[in-house]
Amino acid sequence: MSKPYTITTAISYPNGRPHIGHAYEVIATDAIARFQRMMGRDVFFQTGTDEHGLKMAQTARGRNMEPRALADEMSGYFKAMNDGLNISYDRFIRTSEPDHHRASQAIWQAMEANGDLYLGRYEGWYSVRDEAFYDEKELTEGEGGQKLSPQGTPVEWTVEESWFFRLSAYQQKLLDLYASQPDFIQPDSRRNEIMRFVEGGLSDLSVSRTSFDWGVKVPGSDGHVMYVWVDALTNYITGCGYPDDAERMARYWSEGGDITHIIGKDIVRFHTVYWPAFLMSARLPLPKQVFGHGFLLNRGEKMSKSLGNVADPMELAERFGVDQLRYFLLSEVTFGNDGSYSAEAIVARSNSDLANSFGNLAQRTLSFIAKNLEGRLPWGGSSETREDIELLSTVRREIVSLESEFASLAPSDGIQSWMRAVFACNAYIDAQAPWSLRKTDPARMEAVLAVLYVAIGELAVAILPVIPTSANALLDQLGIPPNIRNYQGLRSQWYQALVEQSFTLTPPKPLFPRLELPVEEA
Ligand code: ME8
Repeated sequence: MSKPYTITTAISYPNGRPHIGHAYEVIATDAIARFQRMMGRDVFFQTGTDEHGLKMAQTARGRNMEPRALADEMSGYFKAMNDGLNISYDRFIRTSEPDHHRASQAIWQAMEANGDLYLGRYEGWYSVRDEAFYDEKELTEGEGGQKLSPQGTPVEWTVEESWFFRLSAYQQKLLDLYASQPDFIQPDSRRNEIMRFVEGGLSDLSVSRTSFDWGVKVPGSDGHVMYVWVDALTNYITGCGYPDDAERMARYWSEGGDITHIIGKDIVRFHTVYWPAFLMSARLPLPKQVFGHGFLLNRGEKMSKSLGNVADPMELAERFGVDQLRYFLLSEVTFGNDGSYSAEAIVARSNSDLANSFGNLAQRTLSFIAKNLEGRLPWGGSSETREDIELLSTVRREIVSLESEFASLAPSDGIQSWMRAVFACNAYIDAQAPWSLRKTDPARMEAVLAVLYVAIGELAVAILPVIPTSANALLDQLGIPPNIRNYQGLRSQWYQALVEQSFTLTPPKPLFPRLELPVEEA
């Protein structure tokens, strides 16, 4: 059995419809999950919706509906977005599901058994939008004296009886964790920020609420529901079988396991301070890495409902294509940094890389073979030149780079490596000019076409995690069987096997149409 790999996105608040930031996170995580599967790993990939808490309860009240009905409606949009964007999740979890309630109560009881929970009275600042407590010293003042959180959201003074988690007892243990596992928080800038925060001292955390009841019930404490982040973070182990399925836990959530959380930069504190402290308290294994990606901005501006610039990812996907959107988001934005998107940028990127460079390379080569060799595969054995060997070794070298870049969560670098290989193929086809060899040296023409066929097949396999539908369609045209569409398969003698089976190529259909912007947007 191959080594397990667990990867998760944050679970989204379904208090509204998904936006492009949500799409970005699931697309990036999906590409990494697909990549790891193609490396032969036993992957568990989970995403879903975070349905409890005051924000959901208030939004539902504002719409005159029950929180559960709001969650049902909106969670459906998140699931539909995942399916529409071709996200290969293994589980779409909803925190309102019974097994998740059971897991949350079990981790609570484990923390309680460890002496880390006590009943007290909370008095302090709370932001409903962030579902977060803040210290006075973190706040700023906005218009009309309104106190604001570091995220710029309004906070309100809250007083209620509450259970507390002894977070203060974990300061040193957390600092030891960051020191012994330097990659635990990535990228490094976020790690530094969290280390400063923990070094500044940790207060105990209020972990239950009594002013509303939309949440997981605190075991043995009537009237208390868990603070939404306690149950939200627990979703990761619910999906791994906690607390009932020990076999599944051993597979996907074990000591030293390869467990990665992909989340946005605004919630790194919850994942790298609270979550490992809860897990340590419950004597459960820790994740290996938390990666805080950047934010996606609309033409450089923060998206907000009041600015009216919140893009619907499904609308963009319908307009430009799912793979085009996936490719754009992963290539344009360095993973970890903020990035900007606009219709022009999607069109420009898709046209230059997918339509003009890769699509055109495949289209030119395959239609030439279909036409001039009647679909018979070119015979490559006649004369291998230095240029042929060089091209294939460039392609393979760049694919090996792509592999290590995807493995270290740098998909935009991986795509750049891939594009360098595509450029090398285009330079090769121009220099070798197979169309002018047709009359003068047909054997050499075939050798050139065979080299290109191999290169295109390998490039199509390599880019599968990013543009699965189009790359698979191309691989179907090329006759490359599904069982070798992975990084190991690239190293097999697949071309030889296709020639021996007398595979015939039918005239190809273009895979990446040139996109255009309506006049008013251009
Ligand atoms: O934070 N660009 O849910 P959420 C990129 N329920 N990513 C963005 C973004 C943007 N403009 N806006 C949001 C929550 N995100 C909690 C998580 S996990 C146990 C609980 C990211 O719906 C955000 O950083 O507000 C987060 O990772 C995810 O979208 C869900 O955000």
